[in-house]
Amino acid sequence: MLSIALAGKPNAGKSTFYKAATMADVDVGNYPFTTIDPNRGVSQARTECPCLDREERCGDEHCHDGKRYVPVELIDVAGLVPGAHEGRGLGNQFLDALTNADVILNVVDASGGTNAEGEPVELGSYDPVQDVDFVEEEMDLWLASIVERNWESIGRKSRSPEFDLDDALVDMLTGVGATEYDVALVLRSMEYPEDPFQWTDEHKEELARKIRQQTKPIVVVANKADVAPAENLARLREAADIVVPCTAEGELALRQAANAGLVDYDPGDETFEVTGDLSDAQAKGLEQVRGVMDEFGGTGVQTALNTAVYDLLDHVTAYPVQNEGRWTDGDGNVLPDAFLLPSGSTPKDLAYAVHSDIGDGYLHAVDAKAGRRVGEDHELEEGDVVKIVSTAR
Ligand SMILES: Nc1nc2c(ncn2[C@@H]2O[C@H](COP(=O)(O)OP(=O)(O)O)[C@@H](O)[C@H]2O)c(=O)[nH]1
Ligand SMILES: [Mg+2]
Repeated sequence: MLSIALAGKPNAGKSTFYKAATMADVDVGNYPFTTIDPNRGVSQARTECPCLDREERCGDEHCHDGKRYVPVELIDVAGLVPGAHEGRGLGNQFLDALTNADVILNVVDASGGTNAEGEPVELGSYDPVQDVDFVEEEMDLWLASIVERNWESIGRKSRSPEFDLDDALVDMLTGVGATEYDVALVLRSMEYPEDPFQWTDEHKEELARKIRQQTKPIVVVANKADVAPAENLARLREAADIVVPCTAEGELALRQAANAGLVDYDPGDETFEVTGDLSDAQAKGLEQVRGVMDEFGGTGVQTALNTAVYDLLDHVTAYPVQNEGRWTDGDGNVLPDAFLLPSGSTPKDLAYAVHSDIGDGYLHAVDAKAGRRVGEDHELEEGDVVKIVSTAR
């Protein structure tokens, strides 16, 4: 499963975001594995279900009237403070938790109401742009320290006649979640000496920074948008490539109200409808949330998750089925599974995602939307429904 980590200083709203994003709506929920541990849970990317092309909605538990929710892992890690890479705060614990993350949501307090350490200050008095920079810096320095720690051993190995620097770097960096491809790509963009003893600190820092950029892309979540000065949002947008205004607290209130049957709201909707009896206080609170949603096209929680999965990681959703006419599995369930795969993936990659035996026994695949066989190099597109023919069952 794709893994998304929430990073940021204390009090930025990470836990609120986490709580909201992992709280499955009763209509959508029923995950057998809602919480793996208190800080590691299941959230969802939202997409359009292929059943929208058919007369009837599929009725899958992850599909709500054509809004399809695809599970992703979400990790809420301890707050990060400047100096974390040297072990300040819960620094190393935090950074090690990022090793397996595919993408980072950097939750920033856009209201400017908390300082660098996350302590409350007068609203608007702290510049949130600093929080964009420091999270990147801490991650870069953390990776640089890992490179430094391993350098001696790489130096020792370099005396062996079989030594290959690129291979040694692959070995080291796959340990922090990089793939061979990531390392190759980064090394191609660098100029560096073959002899590890000739590497300067600048070489190592460049390697660390580029590996981080390649393996841990970041979405800046401008949280507390409900109370953030417009100027802060504008400045954040200038400082970072991808910024999603957000109210985690608003999303949490909405999901709780939806679970209580008070509002009609699916995560990622642009607005909501009141369906129950609200107290005056509830009505006032939710109308404030509506104001923020009107301004930003929703609360931003689902947008942040979707931006990470579909834009930054550039994934597509594919639906394996056994019956290409009915789009069902062996038990007659319609569109029972959805897989997120990197764009450019083929039906064979999907087969492997389903099960390694299915992948090993792969014969061919049928595009169930078009009703025809597809070739080896067919690239899956968002919403593809695929029957895999394999010698394995
Ligand atoms: N105004 C506002 N406050 C928020 C929002 N999200 C979180 N908070 C508040 O910010 C404080 C810190 O939130 P928390 O989730 O514990 O932050 P964490 O330390 O990053 O996990 C709490 O008082 C939250 O209620 C939001 O969207 N708007
Ligand atoms: Mg927290």
